[in-house]
Amino acid sequence: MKIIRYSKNPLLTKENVPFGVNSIFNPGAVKYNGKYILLCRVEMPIGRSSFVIAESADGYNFKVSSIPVLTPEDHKDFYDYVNWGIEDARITQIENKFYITYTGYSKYQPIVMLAETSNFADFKIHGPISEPSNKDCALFPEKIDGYYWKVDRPSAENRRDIWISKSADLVHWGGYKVLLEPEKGTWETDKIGSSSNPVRTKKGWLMLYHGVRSFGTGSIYKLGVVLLDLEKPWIVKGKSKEPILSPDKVYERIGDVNNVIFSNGWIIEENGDVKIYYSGGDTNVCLAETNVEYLISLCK
Ligand code: M1P
Repeated sequence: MKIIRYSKNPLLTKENVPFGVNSIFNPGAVKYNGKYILLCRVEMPIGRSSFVIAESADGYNFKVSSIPVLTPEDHKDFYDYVNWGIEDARITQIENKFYITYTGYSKYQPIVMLAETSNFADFKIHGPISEPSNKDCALFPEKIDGYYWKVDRPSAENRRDIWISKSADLVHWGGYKVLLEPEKGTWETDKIGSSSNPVRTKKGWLMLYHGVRSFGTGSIYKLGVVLLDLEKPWIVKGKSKEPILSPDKVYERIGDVNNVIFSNGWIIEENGDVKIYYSGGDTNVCLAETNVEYLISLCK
């Protein structure tokens, strides 16, 4: 098994959105009530993003809702931290609730936001769970050693590493540790960030991440995979040495931002099949398929 792009990619472009947008991309993904739900980022004509739901019975054919489901304006008390847009939702089911971590963008720079929902119609917004500059946050789906855990990507001068931290209540965080650093001189030399929420496997927590190499006129975003210890999730058991998905097709090479494969949502089926929802060029929604055993085998 390898990573196989869906033959009818892209699944969604702005033509599939029933209202005016510049682009639809970077969806969070989850199965809810037997349906596949993508919480997609839509960049509105003004250049600020909101979220819209796309729904599917089979994971391949999606219908986009007629209006956004979550906008910066919905954020009321937290509006100042998101008024330039909300971006890149990652969805994690913990017991019977869905928690959404996403980027709030404003003059204060990126910040990690937390919301929860039980039905993808009503959202309780908890507000920021980081200081700026921080993004690419994903939650673990269950408590480990009595705590909730998250990964995120703070920005320091010349450093873009993935950190891990823990919390008793999902809102207040501490116990910070560096989890993963870019491998210098490789496809991920300049920065990394989580791509999906971690998923429990027999061998460890499996998580996708993106790696970036910058050059004179731009950057190339590719996907990798990492395996973390089940009991001590700050321990990396292995990771892919090479990218598992790299920009190659025209719909990945050319877009609002060229040469980007970016993912923040995947679905693991009960039989171990994996649907990686991703975007090419920050401009569409695509699908690639693989399975858990293959991804684990890449984590050396
Ligand atoms: O353009 C590629 C991606 O760039 C940013 O990701 P990161 O800060 O993790 O490198 C984000 O703006 C993301 O939305 C975008 O897809």
